[in-house]
Amino acid sequence: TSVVISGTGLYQPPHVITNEELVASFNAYVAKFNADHAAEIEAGTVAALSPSSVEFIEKASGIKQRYVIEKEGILDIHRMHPRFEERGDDQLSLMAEIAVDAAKKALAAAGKQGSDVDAVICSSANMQRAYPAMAIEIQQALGAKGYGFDMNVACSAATFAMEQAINAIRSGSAKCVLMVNPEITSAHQEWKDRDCHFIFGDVCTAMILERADTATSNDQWEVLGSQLATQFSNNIRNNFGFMNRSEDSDPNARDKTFRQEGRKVFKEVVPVAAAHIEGHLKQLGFEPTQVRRFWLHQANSGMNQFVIRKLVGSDPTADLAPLILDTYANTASAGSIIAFHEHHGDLKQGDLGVICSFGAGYSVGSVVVRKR
Ligand code: CO8
Repeated sequence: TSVVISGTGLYQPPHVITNEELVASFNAYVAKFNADHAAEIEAGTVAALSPSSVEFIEKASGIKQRYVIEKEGILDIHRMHPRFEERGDDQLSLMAEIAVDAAKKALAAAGKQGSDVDAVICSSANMQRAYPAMAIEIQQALGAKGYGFDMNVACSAATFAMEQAINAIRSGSAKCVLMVNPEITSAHQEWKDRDCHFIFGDVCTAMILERADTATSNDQWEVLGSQLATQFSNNIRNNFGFMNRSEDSDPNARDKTFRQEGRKVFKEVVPVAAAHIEGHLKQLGFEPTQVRRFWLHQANSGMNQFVIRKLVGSDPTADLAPLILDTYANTASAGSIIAFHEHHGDLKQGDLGVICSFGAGYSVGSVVVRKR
């Protein structure tokens, strides 16, 4: 069974935080912390915090701003995380709400109704709750049929979910799958840590994958293959979870939000990602130089430069490997899907492309597609 991507959709949060705004708030927090702890800092029992800088952020990452669902709580130096209102059990949850928004846009692009969907995969770096599955709430809100389930492979959640969608269609368990990635990274990002406070942004991406023989969209991408790989690493880690209460651990301890060894991740993941893409293309009978466009994971512009250089031997152009992280920052699993969503309209029939994610796990997922 031939499988196609027949539509994508994007939910963009209402608020932007520029690097300037972020750094101003962070540095005010640092000044207050150091003043409040002046005696302990003097005595050497507490380490003074160092300020952040716009120049560092742009040079080290390529990020210029990020979208967030709620802004005031993040920039409030007495809080430094978003302020969300708890919703009742009978209300649509926030993750489902942004997923439904992106899903409706993907359905419209694919020329489908909610009732055409017979499987929903909600895949992202964190779920709002344990159960019922977000996917089942989204399924109901859209009037979709069949089944839904959640999955999480952090940064690679979308590409890994694409493979599950592709396999579901090939095996006959579904005909038309909605794959959706609500990433509310602002709620599990550590805004008080200058090493990572600039990294993430909120967004939601959605994609319709279906049997080629049912697709009516005038913008279709045939899936030629998908390939997944993982290799355990503690270099990106978040220990938040349902065991915390029983372990009597501090819910506000540093290990309960995102943390990473950014340098190590950079060094270790680049060669793995490049080799993965090259191997996958080879298996399908292609060379990297035959690829018209790479929609890569959006964590760091330098990282993508290295990956492309390893693959094709020259520096990437915006045409070969478009970047969206300057405007969206790292959106965990959604990054490569945003890149695909925003940068595929100019490609021609027969053009080859690779959607590839890499990150926490470590995990790498690639999907090779061809414009129909
Ligand atoms: N301002 C000024 N100086 C700073 C700042 C700052 N904000 N932050 C660090 N510095 C300092 C450091 O302290 C260090 O100082 P010194 O040399 O004196 O020790 C110096 O600047 C250099 O620091 P680094 O070595 O850390 O800087 P890098 O050049 O390595 O850049 C990056 C840091 C940008 C983090 C970079 O290493 C990077 O991007 N690495 C790749 C990371 C990556 O791809 N991670 C995957 C992300 S995980 C993911 O995508 C999904 C996970 C799940 C989602 C979670 C959502 C919340």
